Amino acid sequence: MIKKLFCTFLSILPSSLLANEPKDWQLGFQKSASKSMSDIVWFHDYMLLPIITGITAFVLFLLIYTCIRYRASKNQVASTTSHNTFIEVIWTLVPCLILIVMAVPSFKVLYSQDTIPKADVTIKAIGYQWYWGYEYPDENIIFDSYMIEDKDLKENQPRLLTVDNEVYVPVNKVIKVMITANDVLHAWALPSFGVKRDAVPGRINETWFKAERTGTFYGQCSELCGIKHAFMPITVNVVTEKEYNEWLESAKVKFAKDELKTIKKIVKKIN
Ligand SMILES: [Cu+2]
Repeated sequence: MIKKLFCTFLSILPSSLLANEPKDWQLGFQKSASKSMSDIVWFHDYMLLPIITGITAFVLFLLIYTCIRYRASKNQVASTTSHNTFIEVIWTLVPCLILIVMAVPSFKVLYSQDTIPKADVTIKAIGYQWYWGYEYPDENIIFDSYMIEDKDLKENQPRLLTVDNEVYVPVNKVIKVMITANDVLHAWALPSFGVKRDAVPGRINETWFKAERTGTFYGQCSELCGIKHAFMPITVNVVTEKEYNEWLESAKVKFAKDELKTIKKIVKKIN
């Protein structure tokens, strides 16, 4: 039985690690698609996890050692020691050192996420109860992105993650995302890009990512925002420059801003 479970676990593991979306029984992060996420994964796998494992093993060892060594039958006269300067210095200093060792790479990752390089494409994501709205301010594109209901899903479309209008971005370009909300707090999160920012009404938060490979990437609203919080997914298609330009052409027609339409109407009237 245990062997069977272990085999199932192993067979699930590689597929979940390669996915751009969450998988059943997933362990660990989704496969990274940006430098930012690769840094986060490195920090977790090679820094946090070893430290956590070390501390847990050490504390467990101390507990077991104390239970055996100082059990009532072997240690009938209890020690009255209450202070030991050397030990107190050690157990203050060692945790401080561990925190400093952890803080350095952590701040480095945070800083790189916060410093937005010159953007090639800017997107505005607006959280609504309960869907996302997107704007491409430089392209005069505006559209809403609703989740596809279970009954309307096509083959290979993941449940609760597929939307009607996806975001398109070019690969290997700096994408700046401006995030805000219209009603309550939401959060725009895309695990493969290492992006998660709160969408706050009346305030614009900024973040960025540079997708390193093409594909469809899925994320979800990550701030409890009401009854349909689980039903406002985020779908980003990372495509080649050429495909992106083709999409832009069609999107400019399909999702042209209403203001633009009115301006055109006025211009027509004047002419
Ligand atoms: Cu939300």
